Amino acid sequence: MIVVASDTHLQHNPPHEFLDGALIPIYETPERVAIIRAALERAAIGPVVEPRAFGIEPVRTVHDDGYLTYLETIYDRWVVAGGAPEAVIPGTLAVRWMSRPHDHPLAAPGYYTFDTCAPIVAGTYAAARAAADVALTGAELLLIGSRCAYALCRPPGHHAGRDLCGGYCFLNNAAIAAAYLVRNAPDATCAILDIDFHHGNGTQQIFYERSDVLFVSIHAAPSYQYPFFLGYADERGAGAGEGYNLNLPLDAGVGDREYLVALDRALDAIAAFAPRFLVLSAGFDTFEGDPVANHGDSFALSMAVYPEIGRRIAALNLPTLVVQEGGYAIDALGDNVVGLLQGLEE
Ligand code: SP5
Ligand code: ZN
Repeated sequence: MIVVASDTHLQHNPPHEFLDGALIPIYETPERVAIIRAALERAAIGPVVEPRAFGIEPVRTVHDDGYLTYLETIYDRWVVAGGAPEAVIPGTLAVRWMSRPHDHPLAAPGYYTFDTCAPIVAGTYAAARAAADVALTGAELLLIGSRCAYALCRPPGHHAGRDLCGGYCFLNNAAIAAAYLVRNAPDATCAILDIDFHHGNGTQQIFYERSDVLFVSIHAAPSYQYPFFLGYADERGAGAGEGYNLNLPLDAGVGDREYLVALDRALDAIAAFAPRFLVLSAGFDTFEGDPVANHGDSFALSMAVYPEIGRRIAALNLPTLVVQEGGYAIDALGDNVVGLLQGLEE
């Protein structure tokens, strides 16, 4: 299986995030990629290729221009205006009854950010653009006939909406790849299956009113887990997209067996849609005891389930782009990624 990866992610290395009221070392680290790459090498999964530079156009089909300019320029403007040089984290959020756009460097972060877990440093935009190029290069491989490719994206993307960052995500790599696939193959459709522990709120928002991209997500129910405000089963799409969004929220503590039941439901919906392509938003924070899930709220998936998830997805027999999302249980992350990819290839 071809792996697409870039070292540019190293430029995104914020020291901390502000999580549940505490400034803590960030869970989403460059080490995650190093660990995955070492495991891929041990398992002889490859070749590993560099991304091609696609330019801004395919990113603009998904994200708002003002937001892209914000991401590119905010770090320097923030520091000049007196913001902490460690990272851009909003202090005032544009919410409901006070949500006017604002360009002041200390205010714009509150307009373009929905939580305090997407810190921006000097290299964040370059890293996010490289991650989008990694996903787009994987998409291009499918367009020229590859059955499966793995885009080792960092920073991850599925929480990023059209004009909002959050949850370690800035550009929605999976959404950018899916939009590219449907634009560049005649009359093509694409399903996005999101198996990260957290709901892919950004991806849902981006495609909510579209019928050419089906979004299906299996995740911790928002009644008890981040991102809390989206991801409920009654969100089924709107307008032309009505019926093209499927959320499968799960209880805390689910094990392999219950998870695979939900996966089969997701795969049935995708098979009924019969898309030309599948994009898999692959998070591994479903693993038992992942540190980003609250204590007691995590799923209880074992390492053995990831190859089985891969085998069941492969049975759809669709050209599949695997896009790396979350996964923070560092000791198991590499093996879990390898397991999924090996299952997909069987
Ligand atoms: C891509 C991705 O997986 N983003 C996840 C961002 C989640 N951030 C907030 C999670 C809140 C959970 N509570 C933390 C408890 C610490 N043990
Ligand atoms: Zn996650």
